[in-house]
Amino acid sequence: MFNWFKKKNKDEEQKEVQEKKIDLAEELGQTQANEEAKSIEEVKMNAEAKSIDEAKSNAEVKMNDEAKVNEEVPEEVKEEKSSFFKRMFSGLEKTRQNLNYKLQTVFKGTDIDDDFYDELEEVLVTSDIGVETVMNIIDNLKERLVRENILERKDAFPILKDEIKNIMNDNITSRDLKLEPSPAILLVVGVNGVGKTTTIGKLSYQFRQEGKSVLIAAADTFRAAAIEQLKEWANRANVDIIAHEESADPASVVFDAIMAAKARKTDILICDTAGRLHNKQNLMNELNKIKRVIDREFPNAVKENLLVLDATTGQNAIIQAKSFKETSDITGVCVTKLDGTAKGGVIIALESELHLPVKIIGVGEKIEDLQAFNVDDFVEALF
Ligand SMILES: Nc1nc2c(ncn2[C@@H]2O[C@H](COP(=O)(O)OP(=O)(O)OP(=O)(O)O)[C@@H](O)[C@H]2O)c(=O)[nH]1
Ligand SMILES: [Mg+2]
Repeated sequence: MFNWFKKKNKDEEQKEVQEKKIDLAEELGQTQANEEAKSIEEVKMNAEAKSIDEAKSNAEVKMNDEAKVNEEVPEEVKEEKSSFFKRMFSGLEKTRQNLNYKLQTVFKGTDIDDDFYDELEEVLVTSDIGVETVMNIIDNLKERLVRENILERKDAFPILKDEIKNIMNDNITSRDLKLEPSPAILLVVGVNGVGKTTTIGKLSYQFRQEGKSVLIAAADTFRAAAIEQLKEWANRANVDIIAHEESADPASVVFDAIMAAKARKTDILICDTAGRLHNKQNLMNELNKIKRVIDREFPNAVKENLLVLDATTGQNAIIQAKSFKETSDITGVCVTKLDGTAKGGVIIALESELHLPVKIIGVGEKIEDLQAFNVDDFVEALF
């Protein structure tokens, strides 16, 4: 958030400087100053046009592909799909900028030699993709380039993208949230501050848009503020919430929420949980108790255990994922805050090393800033 804020300030600063320059040129009536201002403006406009064109052409390529498969799709659905890609594209801006700048240097050369692989390895490792995953990507890339007799770096670029997609898809069968048929229960876990409550607000809103009935359980009873924050999100998303007092037993909140969901025939029950307890063991014990209540009281419900991870924490997110994977049955991951970080590459490691399907991503703080994760779009938006 801080980076985004800084960028916004910087943008505003640049705009101000720009305006001042133009004012000055006008005031002095100096041709030179006028021309300078004009050329600065032109460069800026060209750069803007270029990046808009790039975004557009990426979105267009994608839309063309989709059009082939889906010629019957109504206009409004097509528009929504394209705006989906644009949001993912802009959400990954920092990661893309960081990667592309370095990759351009690597792919500028010609020969595919040991230096090429070393340089590429370094770029990928510093983009939070994870050493093990990078090694696998490079090995697969080498094999493909030899097999397909590719001799120039520029021709290796599409193969690199393809191999990244392959390595992610290798161990993942589905990235759809498992919430059908109803009733379904979605347990949201993760350490403190990663974005669990925010994601629950965004998800509730999306499910409501899809016409589903939603109920939220405030099973993070560790702080009173957490309950209040969740109530606010429930309000915004226009869904009901079951909450007890601060320090109440989280498992009993979930119990009450299940009873309410059954009575109301709710489609999806979403449970918020605490991220911060006195120690990790306490947290895991509490989560296991909640899970036992769910299994006992809601055996027929479809179950999704969603782990939320903060992309800005980079490799730390991998450590958290390992730890949750060992102690609880994680069925999907939501990676948040992709908009504020250059560490989006961490998603590649999550899928390839830990075989955890990334199902949704957070690309901002607003209620609509949540997207279903799609590998093809992700890799295209990243490179
Ligand atoms: N930029 C950005 N900020 C996000 C995103 N998701 C969540 N946040 C912010 O991250 C902060 C923490 O979010 P919460 O939803 O309170 O996190 P939590 O996991 O519920 O935290 P605890 O309840 O303390 O365990 C808030 O300021 C959110 O606005 C995202 O996708 N992008
Ligand atoms: Mg919370």
